[in-house]
Amino acid sequence: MGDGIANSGTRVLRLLRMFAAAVLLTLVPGFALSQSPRVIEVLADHDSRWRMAGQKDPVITVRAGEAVTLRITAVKAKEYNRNGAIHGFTLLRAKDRSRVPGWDLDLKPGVSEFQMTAPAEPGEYTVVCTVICSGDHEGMHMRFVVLS
Ligand SMILES: [Cu+2]
Repeated sequence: MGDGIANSGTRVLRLLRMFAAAVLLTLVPGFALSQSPRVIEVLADHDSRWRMAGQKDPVITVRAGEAVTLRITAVKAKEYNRNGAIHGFTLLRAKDRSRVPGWDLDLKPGVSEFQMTAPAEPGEYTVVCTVICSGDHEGMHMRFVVLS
């Protein structure tokens, strides 16, 4: 009788342990997924314009220090650089137009992905194209906002 209760207790423990393992196996991949960087899709277009789906006047918004994947599709305008870059993606601080280290990307034709870390300092930034891609090159810029 006493043995019977002890055995059923062990059985319950074993079931609990299996249940806990099943829950962990279910949660861990979801946790890993939620940790992967947010993807920001940008088009560097043939008419020397930055474009983002669903935005008339595109703005990139990130959190300070956020890890993001920049997925940029580049389409050739008129001119390109000797190194094959057809556009460039360079981040400037809006207040003094100084460059943000590590944010100076050469864009080759097609889709490129860049693993980036957002600036630590919240505020207004500007993305400019650093390749003289056409006569409208000077107009190829967009807002970039870093939230605290
Ligand atoms: Cu350009």
